[in-house]
Amino acid sequence: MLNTGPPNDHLIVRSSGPYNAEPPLGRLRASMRTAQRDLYVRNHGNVPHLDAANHRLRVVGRVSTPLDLSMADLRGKFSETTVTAVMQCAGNRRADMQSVRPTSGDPWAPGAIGNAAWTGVALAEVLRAAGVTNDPSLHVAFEACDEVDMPDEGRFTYGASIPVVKALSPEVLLAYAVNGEPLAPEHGFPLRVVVPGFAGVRSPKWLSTVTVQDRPSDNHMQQRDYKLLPPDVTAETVDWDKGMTIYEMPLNAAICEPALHAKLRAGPSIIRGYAVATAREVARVDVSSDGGRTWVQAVLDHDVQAPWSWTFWSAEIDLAVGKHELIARAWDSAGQTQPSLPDDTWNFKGYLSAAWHRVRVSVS
Ligand SMILES: Nc1nc2c(c(=O)[nH]1)N[C@H]1C(S)=C(S)[C@@H](COP(=O)(O)O)O[C@H]1N2
Ligand SMILES: [Mo]
Repeated sequence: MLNTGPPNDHLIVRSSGPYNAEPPLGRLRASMRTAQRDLYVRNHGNVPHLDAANHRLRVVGRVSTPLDLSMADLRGKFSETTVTAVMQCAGNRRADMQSVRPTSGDPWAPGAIGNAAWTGVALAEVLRAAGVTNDPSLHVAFEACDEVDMPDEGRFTYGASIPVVKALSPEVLLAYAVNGEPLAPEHGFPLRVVVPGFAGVRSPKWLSTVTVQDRPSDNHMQQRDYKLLPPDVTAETVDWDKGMTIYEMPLNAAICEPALHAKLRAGPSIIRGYAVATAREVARVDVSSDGGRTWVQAVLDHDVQAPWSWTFWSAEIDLAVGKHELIARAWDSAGQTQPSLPDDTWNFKGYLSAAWHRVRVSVS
């Protein structure tokens, strides 16, 4: 299998075959919109190098008029839309869970996330042009062009699905550009799905086919991966049909600065990070420098024009000489917050790691 990763050598490589990498957190926090070259890369197989001039998108299944579109058709026949949205892996922050007990998967720090302005056409408009059957129980399945090779599964083409109700929501895009640039090969050139608020796995890159169907995708990615399982289930005992399919991502927050094990000077220090909530808004972020005994409220920086964006936050904390555990936790507009420890939600796949983020620093 071809596993040529991009030359984004400022990214921290978590696996080289397939190529998976995330940006350093200080760099991630430097800009509300993540530059394409700073966006984490999560591949399951090869990076196809496709020719936009010959690329086709097929829309088939429970539609009255199947479509077979070129990239020029997509750009010419549908209205161009831009949505600023978070892309986040279901395994973001998995390293915290792995410090409790081993899990499968790459040891992501909190950098398997980014926030970018995606441009393309609304999937809803394309589905309507195809005459999608009006039935809210349907699913929209995506097929890509990359080949995944898994020990227990053999070779298959990447695919995933989302419920039709989400597929018809205006924020879901078939995107060909990010931050005004064409997608890079590793981010899905020439066409990818962007499902704001959902785990990245539901946003296939290198999209070739959209199928409206009466059940979720049969693909391995949908059926035997990316499901949330109870803490007592292991790789040996797993019954995938009993797992919860991961669609919407939970409330989460991370400290981006200072970095883990940073050496700081005594006195006021600025703590900075991001918070994300999908169904609701981030309403508050608390920061502690004493392991959670006392807290201060961070100042929030919302992008009011962009409801699918993340929220940046910062807090000034006075640090005395010694060792400190900095903690951040977010609250949403329903008054829900994050679990305090990764132990609370540990699962053998290491998904949805969203405990209070803890960063140890020393102050002199
Ligand atoms: N075709 C295809 N699409 C894919 C994947 C993949 O391996 N192949 N990985 C998915 C996962 S798990 C994530 S988190 C996002 C990551 O998107 P990015 O690499 O552009 O950041 O892409 C998703 N789409
Ligand atoms: Mo992912």
